[in-house]
This record gives sequence, structure tokens and C-alpha cells, in this order.
Amino acid sequence: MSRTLAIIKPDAVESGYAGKILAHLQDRGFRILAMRMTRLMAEQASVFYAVHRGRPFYSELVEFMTSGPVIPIALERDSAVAMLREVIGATDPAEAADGTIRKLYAESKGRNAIHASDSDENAAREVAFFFAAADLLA
Ligand code: FUP
Repeated sequence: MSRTLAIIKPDAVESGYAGKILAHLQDRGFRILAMRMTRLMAEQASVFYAVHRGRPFYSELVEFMTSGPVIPIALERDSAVAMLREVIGATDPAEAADGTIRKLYAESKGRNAIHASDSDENAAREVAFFFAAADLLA
């Protein structure tokens, strides 16, 4: 078993898709270890997305991620990082495969419904960003 972090982004929370996305993740075999709803401050979003600092979309990304509540979720299953990337689909929903979360629920490449960690190393960092060890189901 391994862990990854998903974040239901402000567009999907605002559109009322959080419940559908949670059900989708559980149907695909993910176990929810911890989750909460929060609104990020610009400082937090900047740190979380520090890897993208300097990219043309960075300030837009930070602005969007602080525009409303988000739902970070720590998830567990076998090959969690790779499987969650598959289940969410391509960054741009126009290119996402049928049946993926982004194809179903995302508005655009920028407002794309859900975040997923892209490596085991980032998953560990991102889970720890939102949750204390004691928050996670054993
Ligand atoms: P992903 O891992 O699929 O979320 O995509 P990236 O890590 O490449 O990008 C992180 C976020 O930056 C995306 F979810 C949305 C935003 N982004 C843009 O707004 N425009 C781009 O061209 C690329 C990414």
C-alpha cells in the first residue's frame, strides 16, 4: 500500500462535485486516510506549488487555488500515485480520457477540478503539508 494526496480544487467545490469526486475515488479502490475543507492563504499556495514558481501560469494558479475552499484528501491504495494520476486524467480536460475525473468535472486546464501528487516523494511532502501523522487512519 502507498499514499498520495488529492485536492478537490475551488472550481469543483463551488460546482458541488466534491461528493461525486469522493465516490469516484472510493469506487477506484482508494481508502481515505484523512480529509478536511480549508481555504488556502496565498503564502500557503505559493509554498505548496513552489516547484512551479517562474512558470507563466504560476500567479494564476496561486490566485485560483486561493479563490475558494479546497478539500485536501490523503489517500491509500496499491500504486497510489500512479493510479490516482490515471483516475484524474490529463491536466487539460480537453485531452483527458473518457471517464476520468477531469474529463467529467473539470472546466479548463487552469480550473481542472483536482490535484494529484506526481511522485512518491512529493506525495509524502504534500500529505505532510496538510495533515499531521496523528490525523491519518492507521
Ligand atoms: P497536473 O500535475 O496534471 O495538475 O499538472 P501540472 O503539475 O503540470 O500543473 C499544475 C497545475 O498548474 C495544473 F493543475 C493547472 C495549472 N496549469 C495551468 O494553469 N496551465 C498550464 O499550462 C499548466 C498547468
